[in-house]
Order: sequence, then C-alpha cells, then structure tokens
Amino acid sequence: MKNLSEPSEISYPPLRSNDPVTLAADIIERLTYRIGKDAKVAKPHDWLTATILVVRDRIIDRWMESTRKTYETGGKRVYYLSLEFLIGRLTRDALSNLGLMEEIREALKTLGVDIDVVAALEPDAALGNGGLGRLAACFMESMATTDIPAYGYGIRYVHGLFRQQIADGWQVELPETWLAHGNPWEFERRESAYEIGFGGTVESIISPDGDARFVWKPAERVIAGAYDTPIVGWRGKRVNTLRLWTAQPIDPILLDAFNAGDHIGALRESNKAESLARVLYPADATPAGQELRLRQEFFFSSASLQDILRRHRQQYNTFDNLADKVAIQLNDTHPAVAVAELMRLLCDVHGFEFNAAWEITRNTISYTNHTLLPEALETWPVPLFERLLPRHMQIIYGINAKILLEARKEKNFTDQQIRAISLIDESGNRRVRMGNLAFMGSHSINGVSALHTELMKETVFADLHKLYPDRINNKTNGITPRRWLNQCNPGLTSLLRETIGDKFLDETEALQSLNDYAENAEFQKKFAAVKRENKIRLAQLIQSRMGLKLDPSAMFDIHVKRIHEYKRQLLNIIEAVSLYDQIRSHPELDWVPRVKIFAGKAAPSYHNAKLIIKLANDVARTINSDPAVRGLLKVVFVPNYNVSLAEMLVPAADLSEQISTAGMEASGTGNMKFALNGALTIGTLDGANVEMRDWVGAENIQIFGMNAEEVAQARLDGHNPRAIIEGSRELAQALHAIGSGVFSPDDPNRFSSLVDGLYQHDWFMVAGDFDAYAAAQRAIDQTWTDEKSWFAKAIRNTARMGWFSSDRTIRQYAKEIWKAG
Ligand code: B1N
Repeated sequence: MKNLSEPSEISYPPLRSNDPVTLAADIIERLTYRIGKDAKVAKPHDWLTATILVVRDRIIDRWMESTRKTYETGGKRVYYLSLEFLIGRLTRDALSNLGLMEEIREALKTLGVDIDVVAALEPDAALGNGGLGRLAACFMESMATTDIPAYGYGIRYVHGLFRQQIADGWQVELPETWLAHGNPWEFERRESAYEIGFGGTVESIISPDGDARFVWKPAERVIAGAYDTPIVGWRGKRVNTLRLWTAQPIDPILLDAFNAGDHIGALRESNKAESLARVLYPADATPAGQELRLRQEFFFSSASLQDILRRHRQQYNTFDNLADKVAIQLNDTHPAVAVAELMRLLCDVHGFEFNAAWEITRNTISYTNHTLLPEALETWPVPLFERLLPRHMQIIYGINAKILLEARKEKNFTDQQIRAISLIDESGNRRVRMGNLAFMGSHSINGVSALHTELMKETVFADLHKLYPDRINNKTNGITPRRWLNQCNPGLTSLLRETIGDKFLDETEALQSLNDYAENAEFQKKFAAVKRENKIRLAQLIQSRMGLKLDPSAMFDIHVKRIHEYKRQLLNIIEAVSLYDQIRSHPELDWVPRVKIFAGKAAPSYHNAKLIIKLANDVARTINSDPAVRGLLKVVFVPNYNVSLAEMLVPAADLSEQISTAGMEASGTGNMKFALNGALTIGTLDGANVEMRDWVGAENIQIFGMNAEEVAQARLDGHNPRAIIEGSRELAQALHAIGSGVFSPDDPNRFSSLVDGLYQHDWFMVAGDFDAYAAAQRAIDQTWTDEKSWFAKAIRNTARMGWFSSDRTIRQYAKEIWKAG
C-alpha cells in the first residue's frame, strides 16, 4: 500500500497572485465564507482574522514545499526544545518576510480598512518571560531565514505572561488571555497526539537469556495534542514549524461519577490534565520549584521526543542514524529530563542496550546554559522526582554510576570532584541536578556570550569541564534584524536603503558601509530626524496611555527589562534621585534635559523587585510634579512591558541602560536591539556588552564600574558598602532621602529595607558602582551637548552592530554544534 505521507508526483497549483486586487478579493472571500460576516458589518477584529487567513494561505504552499524538500533530501532536522517562545505579534513579521506588506496595505485600503489599526489588535503571544523566550523566537525566525529545517517545541499556554497593571505605583498581576478571540495562525493536528505518563511503578521482565527489560506502568496518563504555527523566514525562502503542545484528559468526563451526582469529581481528571498547559510560570532566572513545573517539563519533553522519534522512524525505519539526522537543542535545563526520556524510549520501547542508547542520546542532544545565578540552577527533590518519574530516576542513577566510574578511573577524580559532578546533590536533602544531567547527556554545552562561557568553565561546570574539556563552547546571542530593525524602525530602514543600498537587508554586516557617513553633516541631520520622529511616536503613546507629556528634544534614557536586583534598576533610580537633588541645589548649571524611562515586570513573589517598581513610581510622581525641576528631569514607569511595547521603545532611545552587576547577566539581547537602532549604551563589562564594546569601539559606548573579577574579589574580601556610602556625599544624600520617606510621605519607612540592604551587604554592588555610574552619566551629558559627536557615535553603533544578527548566531550553531544546514 502506498504510504500517504510520502511525497508523490502530485502537481501543485501555482503560488497565488499577490496583486492588491486579488488580495482584496481573497480577504472578502475569507470574511464571507470563513468568518461568516458581511463586509458592511465586519468589525476590526474580523478584518484582522480575514487578513491573517489570506496571508496564511500564501504561507502554506511554501510551508509544504519546505517540509517536502527536507524529506526528499534526507536533510538533518534541528529541534529546539524550549519552555518559552516569546513571539509577540506574527502578522507584521509574516507580511514583511513575504514581501506583502505594501500589497496588503493597499488591498485593505481599497476596502476602507487601515492596516495599522487592524494589526494593532493582534494580541502579543507572550509565551515567555524575557530574554530566554525572546531568543527562542528570534532563533525560530533565523533558522527559517538561513534555510535550516527546524522545529520549535514548547507548550501552548492558555495564559501567557501576566498583564501588569500599576495601581497606586504597585504592580498588580492580571491574567493574560491571548486566545480569547481564537488564534487564526495555528493549526490543530489531531493526528499528532501522544500519551504522557506520570507516577506508578516500574516492572522488570527477565528474558530467557537473563537480560532485564523495564516497563514503566504510569498511574496517571494525559494526552499531548499538537498545534502548529508556521514561521516564515526572510524573503519567504523557508517556512518552519513551531509545534506547541496542549494537554487533554484521556477521559474528558467520568460519566459514572457524573450520573451518580458527583459533578465536580467527574471533571477532576480533566481539570488536572488541562492544568498542565494552563499557565506559564512567571519566573525569570529563578526556578519555579513546584511539582506542576516538573510535570510541565516532562510533559513537553516527552511529547516532543515521541514526535521526533515517530517522524524519524517513518522516514528511516531505524534509530541507528538518529544522531546523523536529528539535532536536539535544549534551551536551558527546563527540558533536561529529555536526556532520561530519550534513554527510556530507546531502551524500554525500542529495545536498545543502555550503552548504545547513551551513545545515540549524547550525540543527538546539546544544551544551552543561560544563567550562572546559583539560585537559578534547577534541582528537584529526589522523593518528588522518584514519585513522578520512577523509571527516569532509575535511568539517572544508571547514568550517574557510569560517569562517576569513568571520572574516577580515567581522570582520577577526588571525592570532592565526584560530589561536584554527581547527578545527585547529597549536601542536604537529596536533589537531582538538572544542569549536570543536561551536561552529561550532551555533546555540546554552550554559553550565550564570551564572558558567560568563560565563567561557566570556572564556576558551575568547573569539574565537568575538567572531565570533558572539549564540550563547552560559546555562541554569543543575537537578535533578528527583521523585527528589531526593519519592522520596528521603518524610518531608519528607508534612510539606510537610500544611503547604502539594500544589501544589509540580506547581510546585516553590510551595515558597516554606514561608517563612511558617521561624520557626514547631511546624513547626521537625516539620522537625527528619524530618531526624533520615533521619539514623538513614543511620546504620543505615553501621553495617551499615562497622560504624561514628554519633550522629544530631551534625551530619552531607557531602562527596560525584567525587574531584578542584579539588573540594577535601583542604581538608576538612585542616580535619578541624586540628579534631582543637584538640579534643585544648582539651578544655575546647564543641565541636560532627560527623560528616564523604565518598564518591566517583576516575578509576583519577588518582594524586592516589586518594591523597586513602587520606588520608581513614587520617585516619578515627586520629580514630575516639582516645578523646581523645570522639566529638566522626568521619570516614567510604563506599565505592562511586552514585545510590542519594546518595538516602540527600541527605536526611540537615545541612551540604553545595560548596567547589571558584572558577571551576573549571561548575555542580554535588549542591549543589542538598542545599539542597532542607534542608541548609545551606558553599561558594565557584563554579558555581551563586552563584545559590543569590541565591535562598536570603546569610544562609542560608555563603560563604567567594576568588572566581573573585581566583583568576585570584593565579595571575597568583604565588601564594605557603609564606608563607600559615607565617602560619597551624593549617594549618602540620595539614600537618606529614599530611606527617610521623601518619596513616600504616606509610609516613610516603605523603602528602608531596600536602603538597609545597601548599607549591610550590597550584594549587587549598587553602592560599590554608584560614583562610577554617576560620573559616566555626566560624561554622557557632555557628549549630548556636542550634537555632532553624539550622532557620529550613534551612527557608528548602527553601522557596527551587524554581527549581532541572530542569523550569525544560528549559522554558528548549525556549523559547530548541529552539523546541519
Ligand atoms: O537568557 C537570555 C540572556 O540574554 C539573559 O542574560 C539571561 O538572563 C536570560 C528560568 C530563565 N537566563 N535564565 C533565564 C528564564 C526563565 C526561567 O524560568 C531562567 N533567562 C535567562 C538569553 O540567553
């Protein structure tokens, strides 16, 4: 019988026409027959859906072609496993990558519809917390662009990251409901459904020749169901798939229980299953730690692996060549249990012997580490792990025994080293270390910036690195220039095209030719005009959302990212307070007008981060209403930071704040977005800032403060923040004002714990770096007053940031880790 999923000799219809007249007719057709609405009564949302359906159809032809090509050429497939994909809105991305933006604009115009109004109705798919999830989204786009056959695998959360409201200056979390109007971008794939087990027992079956086989008998089972979203690469060359899993019960309702009157009990199983894909954990760089999180991790890892193995077996009918045809990238340790699950599937289901399965597993899997924060390294209590995944616990003991023996025998590891690399942390209550599991199960372990990768070798993975010195490598993060230049900054994009031609659209590093224009007065004028337009657009948004008027001639100084102590929003706020103080005491000086803009969400359980948001808002209220400031300083906290808001902020920034405590930010990617769009950076030598300095030149970036080594040394030597504060008049004054209630007269002690923390330990070196930061800000003011010099630097930032395209990052992954593409 013919295998229906095999490619055949069917001839495909020609790609549809893309002239505005045909597109308009198609939109009306979808509106009528798919949505069931007459154009006369259609609501803006209906127009959005109809437009998406038309674009989607244009994508499908290419999507099938891409899948067919991979099948026919036997190309290696890359699977990116990530608990987060922060993709934001998709329509503009798809239109611009297909080159249909202007045609669709025209088509909708003939129908009396404004595309900008309609496109703004699309909800942000906020299936991620921050940098890690946004990186996964940029990578998906770049893998399609660089023609790599890739699948993203994750969870289709019903509720993405919470919506942030600011009430009386405090963060309030509201549920996010991106699916409320349906999601026209996705396709449900009922045929791709897998059983996922939890709990139960492991039975061993001894064969006649004495070999043991293990069979896991789970106590609970749920179904993982697939939803696919097409991801279009630049110029529509390739379309890849983002496959997100939803959880369904095996029995949607227990009819016996229902009929017996137990209406709640009848739905218990169904509710429990659905809770798996209900909500994204709102923790960034801190592990969630709850049982449901481990269930989510196993659920999506197992579903993805079953899907990968099914697809592979269908094509090749063997797993012996798995590592030649499949590369699985683990995005942090969240899918690390995949190491044990792949072993289980190969050994228990497909009959491989342990050592053979281990070879295949390690050659197939690779792992990216995104943080060194000790509190962020995932571990699970052994009793919990054993109860939920008894067979995986056995496999983990098996892997551990094998590797520890190898370390002792071949590398003469000491007991202390053995304890450090073991998969079980025995120092307190026994815990499974997911970082070590991901490391042992991978042939490649990469960091996300040069500095971070070196620190990985010296800290968390020091001993595993001694055991396997060839495995750790660096892949500095990148950002997709399609979203983070072309789409978010159309003004700059057309100026660049008319100045240096179109080459940079396909090779971002061709932006280098802009260097020749850095000092060109006429070009500077145009560059400045684009920046001003973007600032006006942002000012309008802030005025309409918050009723606050901003002067677009002032310097827009922007600090947006998750709120975390190591990212040091507090340092920036204290500097604002100090500047406020100085403007009032020295009205005669020539202060540079500034707007300090903050935005970002705090994890709901992160007390200090929420207090920092309240402080930003209290300081903003006081400063913005003080006539003595004469508008020279404004502080704004914009609520509900998300991808779409970032797309407004990034092109409007004059100054980008990247001021984490050195050694703590693995890479950062916001830093790259701002610099690419012509902002100057004020930053520490942390994460990718170090490489940005190398690319843009030290004279075009304002670096300040302690470096990673100095931070580590200060912590060892016993850093004395009190002495530092007492030696800095400006800092002492600002802290006194904050601590004594100048900004919180209704509750004068509100911020005393924050201030006390700085006096007592100052773990994040806020006091330690304050004077250097304030001096760097005054140096920035100096540059600002020399407009020519400012714009020469800004232009050189845009010209030299091309290397930070995620296309470059992905090409390095493909060549050095995946051996694909
Ligand atoms: O990953 C980004 C980096 O650019 C950032 O520097 C880094 O902080 C970020 C647990 C994380 N590291 N760890 C996380 C996210 C969610 C979670 O539940 C940890 N995010 C990062 C991309 O490399």
